Amino acid sequence: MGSRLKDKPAILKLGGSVITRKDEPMTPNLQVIGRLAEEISRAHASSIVIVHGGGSYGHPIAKTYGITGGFRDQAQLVGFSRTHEAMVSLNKIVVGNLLDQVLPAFGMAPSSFTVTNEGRIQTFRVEPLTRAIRTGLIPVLYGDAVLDADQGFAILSGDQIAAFLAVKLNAVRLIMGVDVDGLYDSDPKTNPSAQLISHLTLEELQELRGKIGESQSPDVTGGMLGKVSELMTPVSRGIQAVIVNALKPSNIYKALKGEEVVGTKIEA
Ligand code: IP8
Repeated sequence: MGSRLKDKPAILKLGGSVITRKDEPMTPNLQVIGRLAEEISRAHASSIVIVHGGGSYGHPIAKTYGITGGFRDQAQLVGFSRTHEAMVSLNKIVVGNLLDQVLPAFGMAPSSFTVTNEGRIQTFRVEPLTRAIRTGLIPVLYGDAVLDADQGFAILSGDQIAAFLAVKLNAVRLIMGVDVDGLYDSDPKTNPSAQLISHLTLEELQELRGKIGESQSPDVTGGMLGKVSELMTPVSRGIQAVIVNALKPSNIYKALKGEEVVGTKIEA
């Protein structure tokens, strides 16, 4: 079974800092999740895969047990499983909200069909996913604690999954829903005159990558820097990527419709 689909799917990544309250452990942002589910329903996308991040569910636990660095001792195993279970709980909330909109959302655990090598996807058994899409379901995946061929286990970010699937499924576009308006020419948190970049080429993206700092929150997968790095491959393969603020109403709706939206559009 090939990975070609009749309708090119849109890949929608919902950031953990959008769907959870990042500073409060295991706290979902229910108001935002509900609104996003309604926007996704209203957009009537013919084919869509949703991937969400960890926010205050996966990241703090993964950090406490040092899951990203791989297996060192037995005591981490409970932490590995707890990280996964936290993500399963968050996934249930996201899927539940989509089901409330009568969308055929289907939660799928990446750790069940993916193995990484030093944190990078090595095996990704795509058939259950493509069959789900062909059947009319909306797969809802997430950044997960996964088994790793080299280091025992690792954290696989939702960004890496979304970028991988954008290429593998030849997506119509890759939408990254985040908690800021897009990419800026300098850090908007420290520089009040920072300008939003509305359009970027691949070369410009590469240049910008060198300037972006690591995230300050307990984000074990690299925050905005990790995101920008993951976008390089899909953009170089001709897939359009859009970074938009998913905390602002209607942005995800517009991005799914392919309409103009405030944010950063990146194209080769
Ligand atoms: O928030 C990582 O996914 P991300 C999720 O997309 C975990 O980086 C398990 C920490």
